[in-house]
Amino acid sequence: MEVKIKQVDEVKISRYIIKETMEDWYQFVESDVVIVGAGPSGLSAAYYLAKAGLKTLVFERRLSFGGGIGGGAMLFHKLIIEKPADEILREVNVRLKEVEEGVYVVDSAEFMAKLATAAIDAGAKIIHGVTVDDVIFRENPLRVAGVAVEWTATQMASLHVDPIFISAKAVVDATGHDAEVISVAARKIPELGIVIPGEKSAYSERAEELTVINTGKVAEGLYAAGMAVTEVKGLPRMGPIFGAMLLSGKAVAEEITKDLLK
Ligand code: 48F
Repeated sequence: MEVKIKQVDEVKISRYIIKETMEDWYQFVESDVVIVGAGPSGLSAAYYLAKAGLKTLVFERRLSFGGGIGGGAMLFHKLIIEKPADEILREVNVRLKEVEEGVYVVDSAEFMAKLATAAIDAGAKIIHGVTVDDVIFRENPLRVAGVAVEWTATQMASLHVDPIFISAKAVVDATGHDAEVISVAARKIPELGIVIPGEKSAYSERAEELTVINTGKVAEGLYAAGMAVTEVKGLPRMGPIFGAMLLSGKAVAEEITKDLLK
């Protein structure tokens, strides 16, 4: 077999990568929305926010997409979605198997890959390997105005390195069960008056609706989506049924779009 591969030397490879990476950071250092976490709620929010035309940046600690989607249910690679969240997955071409009226089984790999693709295609920028460890705040009016970020690897190595800062008109905590961003804001900016009761044990039938209803703003500039909502509002968990995660991402996107474009 004859193979003709374009030859590129190491310096050019490095220069192209450095230049293009820095151009992204330079552009997104001032974003409309920063979403923390590329799990189901963060990706769903990113998809709808980017579609609405907002400059949307997602930071994900790990080098993968999907958060809790990937592990399925106890590593079984199937998850449950219920009406009306199936409409979101149909929009991004995920195949659904209806197992009873309004209840669907989805494949975890397909769910992760297609939701992430949809968010990126809509225009969201997703950067992996970055951990958000603090927020920026401003007074008059008191508000969250962005985030502080570190390489996840820097944190894992316990290196004493200062973060860099990204400004945003809205920050979404989509970090899952620990609500990491809202927790740090509650602890370090007590003037925000955020009290975190913590998540309750499982009650799937109730938890799904409650999570979506309680999605949204927790302080000026700071919003909760997905399981972060259950932590911050003291709601029950629901296990491997994911409709509320998708609907919560969509709900937070709609609220932010309204807040920012009014
Ligand atoms: O945990 P995760 O999937 O959050 P979610 O969108 O969905 C929850 C479900 O997966 C499941 C459930 C549904 O019934 O109970 O647990 O609420 O995704 C959170 C993502 O955020 C990343 C983390 O690696 C994961 O991919 N993450 C967490 N903290 C940070 C972070 C942080 N400080 N900085 C950057 N990424």
